[in-house]
Formats: sequence, structure tokens, C-alpha cells
Amino acid sequence: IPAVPAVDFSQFGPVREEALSKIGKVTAANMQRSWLNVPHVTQYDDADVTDLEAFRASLKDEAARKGTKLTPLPFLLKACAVALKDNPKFNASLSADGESIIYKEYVHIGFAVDTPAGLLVPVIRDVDKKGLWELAEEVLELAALARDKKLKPAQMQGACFTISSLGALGGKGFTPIVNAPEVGILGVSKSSVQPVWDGSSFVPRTMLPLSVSYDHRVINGADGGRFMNQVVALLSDIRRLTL
Ligand code: CAO
Repeated sequence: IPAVPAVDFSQFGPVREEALSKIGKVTAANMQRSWLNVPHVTQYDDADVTDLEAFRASLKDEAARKGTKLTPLPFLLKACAVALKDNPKFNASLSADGESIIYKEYVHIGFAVDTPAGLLVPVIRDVDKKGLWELAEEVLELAALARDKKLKPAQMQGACFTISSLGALGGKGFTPIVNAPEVGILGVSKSSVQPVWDGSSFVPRTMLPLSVSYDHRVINGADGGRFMNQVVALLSDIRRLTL
């Protein structure tokens, strides 16, 4: 690809140069590799998380007693695990020679953690087999290890899919970059109360903006639509997570 020309910025004003961290360099290489290899498509939707948020609020004291914290992330992990099992093309990778699709019969999900040293993606194994409390604890534990730079390589390997949650920071939507050789990634933005038409009037509902990016070599738009519809349905009625 054509190189971006080198520019001496100091000719325009004072500058400060800082070397990229090791994590920063690895992330930059991974991002460019994914961006250049994967034909990305991103689909957007909002999930009505009014009931999920009420349920989460009702568990706040219990979570504190257990010494944990139940954010929306464990629910998102659980919803993605169900959708990955029901939409196997999302739980797959293209073989290195591009000749076949490798379907995975395990459901390991990575989640992006913003650390002072850069972006790290610890992996929770067998998300489909774990409950919300267990997932909440693992998220806290792995995020703390990531921030303390204590994650072992094995704790960052083997993901089938990634969740990138910027919900605590805000924003209405973004285009996450697939973490190849995975073929899908869910971006999560900040939930907010919106007026939603219920057929006769506008009612206040808490809506969570979601974006799913996928590798169009493996996943078609209709597959993407089905995956997103299911994630939205599961988050909008969390009783479905138990089915
Ligand atoms: N909408 C509204 N509020 C949200 C939310 C959402 N989608 N997601 C989380 N929140 C709230 C939480 O409930 C929590 O609120 P309380 O403190 O009142 O309970 C608050 O935001 C902070 O949450 P958190 O960040 O501590 O926990 P989390 O489970 O949501 O996220 C982690 C954990 C590790 C994913 C997060 O800390 C993080 O690092 N996110 C950044 C990921 C990132 O950098 N992605 C980009 C990658 S590509 O460059």
C-alpha cells in the first residue's frame, strides 16, 4: 500500500515525540492487519434494556454483598454466547488458505479493556456455560489483571468473538474493527432514555446502541441481521437468556 509520507511537523510548531509502548505496537499491527484483510460490514441497532436495567438495579445490594459489580457486560456476554451458538457462522474462522470455514464448538469471548498501557483483550472461556455472577467476577478479575499488566498470554488467546464496550464513556455508535481471525465483534455504546412509540403513545424506554462488525467473506448481510436481531431480542427480554 502507498506509504504515508514522512513529515517534519516541527516546521509548523513545537512537537513532542514519544515511542509507542510494546502493547501499542502490537495493537497497531493487529488493527492494520485486520483492516486490510477483512472486508468489514457494520450493522447498527438499539436494544430496549429497560427491564434489564431494572433487574440489574434490583441486584445492586446483592452484588455489593458478594463483593462484585453487575454491569451490563455480563448480560452482553451471555446474549452473545447464545447468539454465537445459534448463528455458527459468527463462531467461526476462515482457514488461512481461504478454502474452508472452521466452526468452533466452544464459546470463548474476548472483551476490550482500556488500560494506561494500551488496549488489551482478555478472554472468558465457555461463556455459554457460566452464570451472570460468575461472568461478572471474571470480568472484574481479568480487567484488573489487564490494568496491572499481569495477564498471561493464555488469558488473551482462543477468543471466538470480541465485545468492545465504550458504554461507560458515552457515544451513540462506532464501527469496531474485527479482531481477525475472529469474524465478528460487537460494539456497545451508552444507553439512554428515549421516547419510544408503543403503538398509541411515546413511552420512556432505556435504549442501548449496538453495532456489530463482521467479515463479509464469511458472513452475509442476512446472517448479520439475524445475529443482531437475536442479540437485541435477548437483551430486550432477558428471560430468553434462560431458554
Ligand atoms: N451504557 C450505560 N452505562 C454503562 C454501559 C452502557 N452501555 N456500560 C457500562 N455502564 C456503566 C456501568 O454500569 C458502570 O456504572 P455504575 O458504576 O453506576 O455501576 C459504569 O458505566 C462503569 O462501568 P465499568 O467500565 O466499570 O464496567 P463495564 O463492565 O461496563 O466495562 C471494561 C468493563 C473493562 C470493558 C471497561 O472498563 C473498559 O475498559 N472499556 C473500554 C473498552 C475499549 O477501550 N474499547 C475500545 C476498543 S477499540 O479501541
